[in-house]
Amino acid sequence: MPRTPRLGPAGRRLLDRIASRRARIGVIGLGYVGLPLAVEFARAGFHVVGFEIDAKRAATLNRGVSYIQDVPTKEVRALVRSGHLRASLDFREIKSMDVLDIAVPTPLRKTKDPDVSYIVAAVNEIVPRMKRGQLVILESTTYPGTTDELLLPMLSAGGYAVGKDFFLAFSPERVDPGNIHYQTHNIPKVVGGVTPHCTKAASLLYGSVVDRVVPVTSTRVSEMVKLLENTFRSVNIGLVNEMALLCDKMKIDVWEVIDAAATKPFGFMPFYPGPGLGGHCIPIDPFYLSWKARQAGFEARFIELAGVVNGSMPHHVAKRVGEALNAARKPLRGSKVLILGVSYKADIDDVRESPSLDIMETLTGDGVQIAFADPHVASIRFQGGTLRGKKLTPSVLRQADCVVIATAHRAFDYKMISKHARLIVDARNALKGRRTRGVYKL
Ligand code: SAJ
Repeated sequence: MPRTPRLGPAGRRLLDRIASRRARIGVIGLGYVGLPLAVEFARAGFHVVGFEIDAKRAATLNRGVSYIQDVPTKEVRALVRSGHLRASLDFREIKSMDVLDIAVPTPLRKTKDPDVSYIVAAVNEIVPRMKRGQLVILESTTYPGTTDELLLPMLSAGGYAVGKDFFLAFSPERVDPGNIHYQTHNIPKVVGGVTPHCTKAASLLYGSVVDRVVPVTSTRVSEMVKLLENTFRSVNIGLVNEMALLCDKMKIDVWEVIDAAATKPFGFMPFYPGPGLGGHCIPIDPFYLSWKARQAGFEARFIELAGVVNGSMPHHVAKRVGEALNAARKPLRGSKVLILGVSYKADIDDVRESPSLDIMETLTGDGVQIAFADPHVASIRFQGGTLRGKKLTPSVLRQADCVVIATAHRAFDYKMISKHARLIVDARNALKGRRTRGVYKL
């Protein structure tokens, strides 16, 4: 086992500045991952600069206002006022940072290949402004090998040696939007560096803001941890969606089956059928892994199959609406359908990749007059225009020929929905134990 070389002066200075909270931290990308992280570092006493390309977002933050639902404005205001947190559009400030934490989007291209262009753009801002002793950490979810194969060569190009002149690690984000129990500070943080000193520096940094750091032996392990976590969810959601389709054929109530199976005190974890897979992570991250697997000549069949099953659910819900209207002797074309919940999951305002939008597109294509109501979303971009949500009232419910419960927000009045909706397609079993007449489940 090769001996770890001694930590040089640049490394010792970095560790000292982190330990004393004098380290200046730059967070590149102030989205649903970057902003909570920046707030945690600032709350721990570091001076944090959030680097943004969105001037509106930067200005909002610098006014002391949060634009991320899980980050309270009062917290942002206090940290901005104390000078511990500010946003900047000027990437030249990178040269005065000790730590750079990259939390930019990693979407899929239309071809379902990874799009790491945001990561490359962030690293291109760092490279010309690097100074000895900086720690660079990538948090964006990506394929195993990104840190070693993409970032390391770019950051080493100027002659700096990793683990001596600069430090490089990967640490997956584990934000669960809307989760009131688990926030950044109490979610264990996995950290994997290019060298042991890199792991040590990143672990010391995160150790100052999270309750538990989980160091692993490489950046690849760290990258793969995140993809296993999210592929686990995607595949299990795909399994339970297939069970829903199967139980429908066999006239078995899949929701009752899952609730009873969930009484098993070990070896089982309930997942629930739904209208499809939304969000900017679970529908996307597993395809980062299957893409990389293909490069290694391996076909990750579970991932692909889960994608097919989960991707078919919005169409299944639209079909259900047709069946419900048909039973009431109403054609789809010209019928009024009200979608309840357009965000991708309950009690949040994020509509990215939301299956509700797929359901609305499919039904509109069938000639349905579509409308929606969502207490967290006022309007959406739809069919090239803006569609404003309706206020949910008894008359709005009665005007609809069919109501679809697509996202089971806690804020919905299910008693009122049961009472006034003529027909209901309940894609979330939200009416469990209430009305059954005129209610169609998945
Ligand atoms: N869904 C189901 N059935 C289920 C669970 C979820 O249909 O049993 C659907 C949801 O409605 C949603 C999608 O799947 O459309 C994703 O749900 P999610 O609960 O995974 O929500 P995300 O994507 O906001 O959060 C996830 C994290 N969630 C949890 O750990 C519970 C986690 O997987 C990741 O840390 C995070 O995304 C991320 O950023 O990667």
